[in-house]
Amino acid sequence: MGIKEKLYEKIQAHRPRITRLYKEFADKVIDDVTVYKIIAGMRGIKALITDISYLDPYEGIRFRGYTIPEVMEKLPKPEGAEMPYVEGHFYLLLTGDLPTEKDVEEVFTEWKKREQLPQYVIDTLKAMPRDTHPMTMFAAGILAMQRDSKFAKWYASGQFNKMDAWDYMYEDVMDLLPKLPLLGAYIYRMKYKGDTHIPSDPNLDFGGNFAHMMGIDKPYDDVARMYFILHSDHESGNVSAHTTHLVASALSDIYYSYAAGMCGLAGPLHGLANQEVLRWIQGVMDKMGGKIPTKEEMEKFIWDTLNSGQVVPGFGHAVLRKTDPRYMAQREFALKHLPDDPIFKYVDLMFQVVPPILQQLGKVKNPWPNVDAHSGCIQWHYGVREYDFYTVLFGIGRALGVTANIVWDRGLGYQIERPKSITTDMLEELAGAK
Ligand code: NMX
Ligand code: MLT
Repeated sequence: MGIKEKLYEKIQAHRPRITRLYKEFADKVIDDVTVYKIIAGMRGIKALITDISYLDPYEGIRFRGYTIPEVMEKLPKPEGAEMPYVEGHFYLLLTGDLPTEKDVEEVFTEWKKREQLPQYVIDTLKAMPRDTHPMTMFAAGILAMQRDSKFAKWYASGQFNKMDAWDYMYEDVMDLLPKLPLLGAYIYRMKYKGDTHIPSDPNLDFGGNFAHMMGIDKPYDDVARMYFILHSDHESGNVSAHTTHLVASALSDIYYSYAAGMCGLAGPLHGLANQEVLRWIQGVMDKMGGKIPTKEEMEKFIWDTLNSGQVVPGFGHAVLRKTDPRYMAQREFALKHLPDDPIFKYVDLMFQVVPPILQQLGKVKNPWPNVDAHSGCIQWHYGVREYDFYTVLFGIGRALGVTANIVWDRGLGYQIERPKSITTDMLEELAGAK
């Protein structure tokens, strides 16, 4: 059975579960909404549903029930590679099943057919000033492709019906995903490599082809596969996934929805934190004249940052209450491939020094490092030193999870998202603070 047939079968099997919950259990209370939760960005309210991944505060992410080490071990890998096919990971996220080699081959072939970047996207990018942030270029490139949305054309034709919406969303997703490595690599080489470009290789997989188009040798192909898989999904309450879901709930197509999600990812408290970590480390390196600081010197730099009112980038999390397993996966890779890298030594030192300091502050709920504390150091090691590009890498990976989510959103007919707001007067009244 092909991926689309399998997906349809799974959607059909799942629909009655949602219908039953909606009809028979609609009034069952699942969570409390406190004043804290309202003011603190709806923190922790159980108000979203997704089956693509689940984030346990102490264990970290599971993709379709599998931990990161399980995903890395169980998914098929290209010959000689340490990391799995991104194609296979998408198959897992979308269908919930581990792919066979044949399933991976199907996604590979389908994506190859659809990967070409339209000339008008390239023209759009070229028209932008070169000092535009790469995330702005990335979001603009995605949005430009909206003209080709099959979902939007189908809706405009007047033939829309809720039961078939997943099909057109799926087709858009399969058109969009393979273009992302080309878009990312194009932006990188246009901005930083004198507008010289390396054509896509029809024989290379998603991660391998990205490394090839970036112009970086092995093992960067494995770095790319690892990055895209690790960043793919983090359940659906984070800013990029939630934004994508929210915008799509208005029946906006994937181009509108995912571009909006990418604008959220570009915030420094979310995906931009990976560039901020490298910027912070570079600042310390300049002050240290390239030397590795002692523990005491590093502690002082951390306190200087906190005392100037800034957050320590790469540490803390809204849900996690332990070191992010995505951080640990990258640390394992770094210990194996780049143990003597000077930036890795900084990252390692921060791992020792930052958590006790954040604990001392008394207000930080999670003092441990998140994924962004490690991402930049591996990129830097393999030559991607233009750190304002790092969030684009996060964004390409994030596409895998958020697009799988949106296909399922349409498959299960989830409604337009529309929570209720109240005024401060009303909240004071409800809280008994008047
Ligand atoms: N450095 C300094 N202060 C922090 C940090 C940190 N790394 N993390 C949290 N705090 C502060 C936070 O600013 C807040 O202070 P205040 O009450 O004065 O506003 C207080 O601790 C309580 O915040 P929490 O409830 O622990 O964290 P919250 O859920 O609100 O925010 C983050 C989560 C991730 C936004 C926050 O930890 C942070 O700003 N971290 C640094 C930026 C970062 O690494 N972001 C990337 C997250 C992962 N991603 O890829 O998206
Ligand atoms: C993410 O991967 O989206 C971040 O860790 C942020 C989050 O989960 O809130």
